[in-house]
Amino acid sequence: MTTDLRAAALEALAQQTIELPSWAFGNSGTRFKVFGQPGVARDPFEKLEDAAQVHRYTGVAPRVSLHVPWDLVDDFGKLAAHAADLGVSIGAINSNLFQDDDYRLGSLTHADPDVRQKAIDHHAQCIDVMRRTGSTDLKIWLPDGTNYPGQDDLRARQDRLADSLQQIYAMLDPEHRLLLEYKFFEPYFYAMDIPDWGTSLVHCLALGEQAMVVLDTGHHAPGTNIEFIVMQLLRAKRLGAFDFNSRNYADDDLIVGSADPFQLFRIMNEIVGNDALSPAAGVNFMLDQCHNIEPKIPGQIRSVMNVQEATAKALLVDRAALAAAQQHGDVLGANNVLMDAYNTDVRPLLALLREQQGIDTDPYAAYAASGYQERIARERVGGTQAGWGA
Ligand code: LRH
Ligand code: MN
Repeated sequence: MTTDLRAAALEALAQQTIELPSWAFGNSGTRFKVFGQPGVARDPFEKLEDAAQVHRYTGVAPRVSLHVPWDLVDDFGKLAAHAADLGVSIGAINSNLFQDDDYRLGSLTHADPDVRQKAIDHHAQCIDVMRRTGSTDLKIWLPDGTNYPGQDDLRARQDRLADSLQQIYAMLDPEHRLLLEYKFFEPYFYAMDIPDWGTSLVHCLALGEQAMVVLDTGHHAPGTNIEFIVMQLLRAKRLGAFDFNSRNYADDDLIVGSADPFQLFRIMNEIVGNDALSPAAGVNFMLDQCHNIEPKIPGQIRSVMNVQEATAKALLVDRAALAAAQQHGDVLGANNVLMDAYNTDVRPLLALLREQQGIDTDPYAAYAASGYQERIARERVGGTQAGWGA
């Protein structure tokens, strides 16, 4: 690891930011059980306070994405001011089309124009929240789909979807982006209407320059080479954001890098190799996770550290040696260059980064020693804990 590579890595890591999901600070679970935990946030203000702890100890998590209506408040200006007081800002605004009876057979794809209009109007509300909070990213995960062949006309649903998205796109301000997220199954089990990156890309290209694809690392069929998709979306200049998490089986929403740290490294290797890490490249690195059984704030701190570690390893790839080996068809030589970086212990480098940032070299231990977890467990009594199905 040359000193130049180290210096360049430190510089790039100092600019990296990771966006936290407000819903990670609420309770979550499965269809079997949503577990409560002592001190869990009870409203968006407390979620921001918890997220600010993650930024305080990691130094690289200055934004929090919100979910509407889960994070609805009377005064979004007040919420944005609260965020600013805490040293964070509001990131992407996520719409919610997956908890309304009217959307049983679809929302933006529904055969009934009134149902589609309701779903479009929901996005007008989300865009209004963006204007009130200074957010510039509207994130749409389309939960629409069908369960049985023949249940509906797949082509007709796509045409209705395209029209609905066009109407939402037309409401955006010039500085706004529409981030379109795909998912290969769930909550429908025959055909999702945006099941893969290609379908999301087709719709984004039809909409315009402000429409970008969101890649959620838990939304692919087992065995999918996700870093290839990353490369292709970067080639198309349409990778707008990641929803980072990890999975063993389905959309498990586990801590990013916990199930497959090598996959996260390979993804970040494509990001670094395609010059897409810097903020100017416009890729929003977001987490989308649920801490069903583990404490939320430490879970988010560990997640941010995992992304930093994968990024640091990718930044330590000797790109010149890699290109030379690839040019010469040196199969194992090229793979060795990558594995050398992956097998490098980057924790000392990240400790140095944190010293330079003026924060504790071990964010996880520093938070544990802060007493914040015990304080919120003591103080947050009464009221209703936030979360899925709350
Ligand atoms: C859907 C999804 C989407 C969010 C939700 C919380 O599975 O990934 O990004 O709206 O999780
Ligand atoms: Mn997601």
